[in-house]
Amino acid sequence: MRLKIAFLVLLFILPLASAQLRVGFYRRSCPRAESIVKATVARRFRTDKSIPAALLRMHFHDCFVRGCDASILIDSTRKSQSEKDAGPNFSVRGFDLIDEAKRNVEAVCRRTVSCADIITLATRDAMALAGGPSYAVPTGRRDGVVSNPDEVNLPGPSLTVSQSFQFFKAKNMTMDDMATLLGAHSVGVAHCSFFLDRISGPQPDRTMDPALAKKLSNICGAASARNPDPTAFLDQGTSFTMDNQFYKEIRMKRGVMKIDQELANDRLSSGFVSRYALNSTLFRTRFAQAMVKMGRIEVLVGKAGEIRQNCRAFNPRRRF
Ligand code: HEM
Ligand SMILES: *[C@@H]1O[C@H](CO)[C@@H](O)[C@H](O)[C@H]1NC(C)=O
Ligand SMILES: *[C@@H]1O[C@H](CO)[C@@H](O)[C@H](O)[C@H]1NC(C)=O
Ligand SMILES: CC(=O)N[C@H]1CO[C@H](CO)[C@@H](O)[C@@H]1O
Repeated sequence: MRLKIAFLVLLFILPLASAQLRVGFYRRSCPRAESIVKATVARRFRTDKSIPAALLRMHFHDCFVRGCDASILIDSTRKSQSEKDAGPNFSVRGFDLIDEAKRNVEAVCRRTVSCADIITLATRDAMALAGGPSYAVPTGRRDGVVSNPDEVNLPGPSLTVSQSFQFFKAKNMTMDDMATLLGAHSVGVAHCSFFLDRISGPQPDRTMDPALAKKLSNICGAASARNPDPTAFLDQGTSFTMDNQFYKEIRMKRGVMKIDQELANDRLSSGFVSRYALNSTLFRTRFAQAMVKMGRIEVLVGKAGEIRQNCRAFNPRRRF
């Protein structure tokens, strides 16, 4: 009798539980999913150390527009434009790596693993390769069926801390979450067009170390017809390593973009910055937590959305 009740309870709870993100969502349906994604990322990383930065930014842009639903991957068609065609998408990279991981996963489990989960897993794996924390990440996201450039509303690099925070608050993220996630600028690059205003013009930006300003002027001054918008590392210390060096740099006035420097200077966030600069363990722990939290923003689960066959296109509508 008790067994029967337990069975009945399970019967009702299981479908509910499966309609939520959970660690190891594909354990039964596609046991090799996580290891295949991981191997694909590792193979690419051997020849391209910039992959962690590319994926981090892609994951952020995906989650902050319509939730983490892979809407950022949709290619525009002649009939309709997608998120990729919005201004702030500018220079998001790594789409071909997601395609490759998806192909490898599809080869063993057809239409089982979502593109949204592939972005999430690949980002997690790339983080660890770049020296960042490795963490268990819940899966079970479904892919969205909408991608609209008019919905792309992301913070720009010249906003103040409190202006940027409005974007995070709208997603239920705290100031600590924002200060932690901006630690992603510990890897990767920015194009000169995003910080040129700080180093050119009549008034030099006094919040920037003059030696850094000079270095950046040299980089951006080398613009040419072939390379009209050069790039500079966001973290001048350890440019390819996911660590707390970024926080040390911005405390020494060595933030490249205005938002990065503001993070260290603004009273609203400077406490987090000094704590992370001084305690690498704290940063690693909090970064992993904040990434998991970001990965939960407005996700589609259960029967919502779909599992895309090709990450760049919605599934063809089934006709009956
Ligand atoms: C206030 C919030 C943020 C602003 C204003 C911002 C802005 C920017 C801008 C303008 C760039 C330069 C892009 C380029 O020139 O190609 C950039 C790069 C980058 N951002 Fe952010 N970002 C923010 C938050 C985040 C978050 C939350 C993450 C991830 C968790 C992130 C990850 C990255 C990475 C990794 C790069 C380097 C990309 C590469 O090397 O391709 N950013 N960000
Ligand atoms: C934020 O939390 C509120 C209250 O729990 C909820 O109604 C809202 O949908 C959440 N927003 C996002 C973007 O998760
Ligand atoms: C650094 O942060 C960790 C993790 O939160 C904590 O256990 C430790 O006590 C902190 N160390 C110092 C020196 O504050
Ligand atoms: C990666 C990508 O597709 N970027 C596009 C972003 O949007 C601009 C137009 O605003 C396109 O020119 C880019 O190709």
